[in-house]
Amino acid sequence: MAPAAATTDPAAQAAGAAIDPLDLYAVRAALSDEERLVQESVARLVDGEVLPIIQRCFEEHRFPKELIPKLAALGLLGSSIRGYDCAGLNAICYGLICQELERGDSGIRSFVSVQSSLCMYPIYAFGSEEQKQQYLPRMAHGELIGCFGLTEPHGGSDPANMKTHARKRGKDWVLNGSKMWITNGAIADLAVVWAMTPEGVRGFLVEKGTAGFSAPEIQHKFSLRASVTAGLFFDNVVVPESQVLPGVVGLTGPLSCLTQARYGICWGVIGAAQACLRQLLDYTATRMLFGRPLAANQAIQLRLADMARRITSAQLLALQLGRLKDAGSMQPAHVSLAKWNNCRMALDIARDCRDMLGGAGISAEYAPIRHMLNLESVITYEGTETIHQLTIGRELTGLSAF
Ligand code: TGC
Ligand code: FAD
Repeated sequence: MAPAAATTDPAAQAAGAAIDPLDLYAVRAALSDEERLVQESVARLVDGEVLPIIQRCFEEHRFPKELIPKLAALGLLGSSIRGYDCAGLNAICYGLICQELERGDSGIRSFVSVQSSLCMYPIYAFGSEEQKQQYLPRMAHGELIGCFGLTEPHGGSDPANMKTHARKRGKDWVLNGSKMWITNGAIADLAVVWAMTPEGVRGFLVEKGTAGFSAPEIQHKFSLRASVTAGLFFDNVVVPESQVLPGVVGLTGPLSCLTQARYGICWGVIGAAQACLRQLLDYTATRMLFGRPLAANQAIQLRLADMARRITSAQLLALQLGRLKDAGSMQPAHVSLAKWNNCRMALDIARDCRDMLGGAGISAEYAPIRHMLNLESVITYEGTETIHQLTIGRELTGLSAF
């Protein structure tokens, strides 16, 4: 199966022409012209701007902030939102954006996920018109960076038991508590913070520099090193009523944001797996052992074939998920199944690629170990694998095991 462009020519198909090893079931051919165009433009950005710097960023534990204007110029921030200077693209386009970005690095996709699905989406879905006008255009242009605070130090899987709380004082709210593992936290101008109130969970828009609010960066991560992660601390932070999201009360607010971001992850991790397989195909074709290319061994081909099978299944799952989302019929359980399946697929493939590169696999010069380390976070955040398995179990049985 030599790497070559897909063909639509019947004669060539009948002759068994080579197909794209990263797109065995011709998912690209199922895309609209606009979807293909979006994928190609993000792919160019990743090839030209991300891949040349990402290994160094990962080693230096540095998020490349210089990419933000480039991501914004392509319309990748809040790309699904209509109006407010956003691109208004469909769900498939958003998925393809995530896939291409994560082919570069999960940290870059994380940045876009958080800005788009976890910060701009709740303002768009639950904010007042003033809040939308105030924040969304600047966020689309990358002039204002957001973060999303839900997880707390005592246990992220169970946000219903959050300790961060807000109490009314006159016309204002007073916020106390802390959040942990918050992507973009230390570089964010605006935090969307979920806190318990006497009425239930509510969303608060807390600007950087507000008295009593701090966001120190978490250091020494072995994963997502090209991404900023922080704690958020609230010590009697005064938030005016105008900074509360008026459109939602209850856990359904943050959980519906998670549905948007998890959807993007289902596509994103395919990009990481494709990057690993692409590098492995090149490596095994040229690595000579026992007098022949490594790729000529049956045991190697079995493993390569298994990777292609798993990537193809994940692509078809993501495509159908996107079609359901665009049709307005996607349910949270659909997303849980794909988040579980696709993250597991990508992590297993990255680990297997690392192994098949031998000693070279532990070098930062090869992408699989970086993707593998990143994917340890991706399979944990936005709901751990177990949480998504239990969500499917609850769907099947009608019984909650949480
Ligand atoms: P449960 O009873 O299931 O639900 C409470 C209320 O929420 C509603 N709901 C949803 N609404 C919208 N979208 C969804 N996906 C929803 N899922 C549930 C539900 O209908 C109910 O509404 P109501 O009106 O009846 O009250 O809640 P539970 O306490 O049993 O918990 C369920 C569970 C465990 C699945 C949930 O707590 C969960 O998903 N836990 C995992 C938490 C998580 O994923 N945290 C992620 C933090 S953010 C993050 O990781 C960002 S990483 C970013 C990056 O860098 O890319
Ligand atoms: P815990 O909830 O303590 O879980 C520990 C273990 O117990 C897991 O294996 C889990 O699967 C298992 N477990 C939990 N409940 C059950 C059960 N009922 N039955 C069986 N097993 C169970 N959060 C945000 O709010 N915003 C962000 O931007 C954000 N970014 C992140 C970035 C990174 C790099 C990381 C690593 C995390 C980020 N998170 C963020 C937090 C993330 O969502 C949480 O780490 C995740 O939800 C798990 O929570 P926890 O770490 O507290 O683990």
